[in-house]
Amino acid sequence: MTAGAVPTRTGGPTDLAGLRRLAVATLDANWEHDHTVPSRTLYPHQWSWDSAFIAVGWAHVRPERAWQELTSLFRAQWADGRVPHIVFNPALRVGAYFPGPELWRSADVEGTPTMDTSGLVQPPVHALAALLAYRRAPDPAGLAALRRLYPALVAQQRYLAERRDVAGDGLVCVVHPWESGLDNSPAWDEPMAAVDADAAVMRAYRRHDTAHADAAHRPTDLDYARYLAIVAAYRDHGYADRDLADGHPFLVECPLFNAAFGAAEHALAEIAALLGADPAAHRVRADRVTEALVRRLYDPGTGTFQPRDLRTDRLVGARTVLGLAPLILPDLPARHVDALVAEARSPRFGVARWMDRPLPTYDRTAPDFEALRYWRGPSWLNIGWLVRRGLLTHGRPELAAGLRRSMIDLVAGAGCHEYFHPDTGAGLGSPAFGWTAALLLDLLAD
Ligand code: 2M8
Repeated sequence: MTAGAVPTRTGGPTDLAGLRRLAVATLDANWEHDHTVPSRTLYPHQWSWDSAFIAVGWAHVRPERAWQELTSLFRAQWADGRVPHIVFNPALRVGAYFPGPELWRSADVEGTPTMDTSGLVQPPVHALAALLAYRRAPDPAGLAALRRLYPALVAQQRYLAERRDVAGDGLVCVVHPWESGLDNSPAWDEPMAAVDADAAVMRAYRRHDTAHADAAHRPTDLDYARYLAIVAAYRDHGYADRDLADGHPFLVECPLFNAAFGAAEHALAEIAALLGADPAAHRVRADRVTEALVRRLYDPGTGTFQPRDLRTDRLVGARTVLGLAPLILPDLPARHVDALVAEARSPRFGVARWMDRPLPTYDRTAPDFEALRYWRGPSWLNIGWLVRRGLLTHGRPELAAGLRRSMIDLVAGAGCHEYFHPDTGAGLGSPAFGWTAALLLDLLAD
């Protein structure tokens, strides 16, 4: 085997330099003046957690773009501290993405930026991304960018802690499946079933996703009707977070979102120390999030973390990859780490030193596992990347190496796709996807 090659699932060498070139070319092609689009066709605007993952990748090749990426996103931060999940590019034609600015109407709300945005958030992985970008390129320009971003990252956390702790239990509540980032995960089936909507309303709209991707891989019209009903409820409430418990149709505490929320405090503690500020308050908050996650979302019966539906105050039944995300918390107690490692290694998720199939997003033994429909089975690099970080954090380097190899294998076999078939590794969704390229660069550099 030549230098710069790794053994793959099929035993052949992988051209790592070629993969790196492909990743850089993909990021370059998706670069748009001050940010990177997830996909030119499916997602042509700026997405919040995509930008965080993408910044991690840019730090390897063009650190100035990593900082531009995060800076442009935080320029769209609302006065209340929320970082919107979509920042719309005004240069694009109306209808370039559905639902567009005309549905969100952010300009009607006080305290919103001059550009159009959505009113939802996504998992707060940005502080972690900023820290990793700086560690990768620790130069004066990076430190200056970190200094500028720090107050905005703190405000993002404050918004979540103060406005979104609907149950008052120390955890953040998501008000829409889109906030989880795993839009149509089976984890949301129970809470979504309670949302009143009729698929027929979709006749009045033109879905953009199904024009660019196979409809059989995307959420159904009934899912979309419910997504829109939840957006309308939140928007018509002025995107205000008071009184959510009284009638908002979707209120869920998600283990991945809250793990990211806790990991952000750990990252902010390190950023504060780099900037000569006091990290203590971040550490205290991080401890509290871990404690609340364990108390409220760990299910001793299944040995994994499950989302809590606040409308029924019950943990949802579906065992999804969301449950493994708390591994990214360095202070997760050892017995919970052991339980999650067992869950990851089980036939449900198949993490191993040598993986014969990629990490799925849903329990592959479940009767409703779907190999093609997005977030209901397929494999995604951002999730594998987070789980791998967790395995490294908790001293499981061999499993982490297996996961890394399997992710590199996926891109070597299919290119920088949005997601991958969980059995065959075939590329699915957008073929030139931002975070796949970015996180591949990060994996290759390790
Ligand atoms: C997907 O979500 C958007 C809505 O936000 C969509 O389906 O149109 C998800 O995969 C989400 O996690 C991701 O951030 C976004 C852009 O890549 O696409």
